[in-house]
Amino acid sequence: MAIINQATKELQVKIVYYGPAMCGKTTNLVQVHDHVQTAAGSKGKLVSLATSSDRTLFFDFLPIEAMSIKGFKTKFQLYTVPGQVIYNTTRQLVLRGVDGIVFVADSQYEKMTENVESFQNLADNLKALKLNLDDIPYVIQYNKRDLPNAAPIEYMDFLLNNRDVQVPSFSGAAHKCEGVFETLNMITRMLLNKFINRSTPQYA
Ligand SMILES: Nc1nc2c(ncn2[C@@H]2O[C@H](COP(=O)(O)OP(=O)(O)OP(=O)(O)O)[C@@H](O)[C@H]2O)c(=O)[nH]1
Ligand SMILES: [Mg+2]
Repeated sequence: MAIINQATKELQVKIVYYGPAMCGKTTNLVQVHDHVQTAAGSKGKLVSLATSSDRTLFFDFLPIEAMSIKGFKTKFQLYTVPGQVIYNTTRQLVLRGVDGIVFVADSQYEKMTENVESFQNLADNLKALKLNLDDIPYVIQYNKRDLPNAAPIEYMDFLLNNRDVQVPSFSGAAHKCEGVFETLNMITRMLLNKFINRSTPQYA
C-alpha cells in the first residue's frame, strides 16, 4: 500500500518486477539505474543481493525520486524477486506492500511453461497476502525479443495476457535498454493515476 506522508509531503510507491528465473528482472533495474534522469538528479543506489553467478538471492532494490504532484514528492521503490522456484518464501516477502507489478516474461519458446507457472505463482502469492491481481495495476514486458527463438507476441498474449481486461504489454531487449523505460513509464503512470483519483488516502 502506498504511503502518503503529509508531514514530509512524500508519496512512496512500491513496484515489484516479477517473472521466471533469468528472464531479465535484475537487468531492467540495472538499466534504469544506469540511464534514469530525474528532475532532482536524485537516483538512489542499486542494492543487489545476488549469488556469485549473478542470480538474485533475495532481491534488488532501487529507489527513484520522480516529479512532484500536487506538492508531493513521489518516490518509487523498485524491487525484483528471485525467479528461481525454490525461493518462494522470499518472493512472498518482497511482495508485501506492493502497489504495482511489472511481469517480465522470457520470450524464448522453451521458457513458456516457466512463464505461465511464474504468472500463476504471482497470483497465488498475492492471494496468500489477501490481494487480487485484478485490483493491482500491472504491465507485462516480453523480454529477450532479440533472440532468434522468440515466440510471437500474439502467442505470449494468449498465454499470459488473457484475463478479462488486457493489460499494457511491451517488447523488450533489456540488456540493450530496449523497452525498459516504456515499461516503467506505463506502470508509474497507472499508479499515479490511481493515487490521484483515490478518494480516501492512507496517511502515514
Ligand atoms: N539476449 C538477451 N539477454 C538478456 C536480456 N535481458 C537480460 N538478459 C540476460 O539474461 C541473463 C539473466 O538476466 P537477469 O536480469 O539476471 O535475470 P533475473 O530475471 O534477474 O534472474 P533471477 O535473479 O535468477 O530471477 C543475464 O545474462 C542478462 O544479461 C535480453 O533482452 N536479451
Ligand atoms: Mg535477478
